[in-house]
Amino acid sequence: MTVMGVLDEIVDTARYPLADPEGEGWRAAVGTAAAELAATGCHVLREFVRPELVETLRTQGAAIAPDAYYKVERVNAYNIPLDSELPQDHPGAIVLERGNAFVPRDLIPADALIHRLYVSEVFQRFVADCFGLPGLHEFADPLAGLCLNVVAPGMSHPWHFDTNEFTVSMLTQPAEAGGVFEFCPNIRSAEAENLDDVRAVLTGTGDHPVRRLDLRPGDLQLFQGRFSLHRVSPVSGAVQRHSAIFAYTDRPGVIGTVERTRQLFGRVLPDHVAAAASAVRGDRLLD
Ligand SMILES: O=C(O)CCC(=O)C(=O)O
Ligand SMILES: [Fe+2]
Repeated sequence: MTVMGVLDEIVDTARYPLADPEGEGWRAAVGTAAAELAATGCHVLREFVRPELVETLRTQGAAIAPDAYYKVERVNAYNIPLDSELPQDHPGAIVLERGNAFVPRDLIPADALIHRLYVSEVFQRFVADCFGLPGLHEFADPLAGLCLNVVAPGMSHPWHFDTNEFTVSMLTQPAEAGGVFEFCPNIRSAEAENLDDVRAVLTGTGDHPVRRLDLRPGDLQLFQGRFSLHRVSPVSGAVQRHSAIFAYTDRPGVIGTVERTRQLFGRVLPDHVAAAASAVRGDRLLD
């Protein structure tokens, strides 16, 4: 099968003309995405996955969700150490509970829809175009490259800024209630932290605008989370919320640190240890 054939099976290419890179339909879809990203840092491509595959998308996620690494972590919105020296009223001093759990890439079957999308070169090119990037690369990390983000009832993925510039994700199973993706477009910028606004959102005070996305399984979400504070609100009801996180980088060979990897997944692989060693030594030569 051709590379495009694989994508065409999964994506509604009548609605999203990925069959014709740089064609008129492709450029229109990219133009819409780029304009909305520039304005709000977020763009949703509704029903990106063919509606007849949405139940498969859901069951494939539900099948691997029990393999997620569960550990409630105490964090802050900036993902900096909790013992960082900060003024008492700094929003980074507010401690939140991160109750979401990740199924890492090495436990996601290669033939799962989310994995087939993640590695598709046409998909990657389309996403890069939407973000205005010359190209992108799979995160070289064998665990964090592709994850299923599991938020169980009673848990949330609390308010935070991302450390990466851009995120690609897809809801695969909605919660019965709650579990809403909420974000504050451009609440900070490269020039200004706007701590008062951030604190107001974290404490639920003030009236800083918060947008809520009504996501459906199979919708593709493009998001720039460096400047837009965001969260998945607490999940209630009996059903877990699942979303696939497609992690890409703008340069090749990027891999997570040993410390962060152990925190997120409860284990590290030889690749993480080797990357740490070569970072220290400054070369990638064999011992
Ligand atoms: O699961 C989601 O929809 C949001 C995930 C997220 O914000 C993140 O992984 O940084
Ligand atoms: Fe995030």
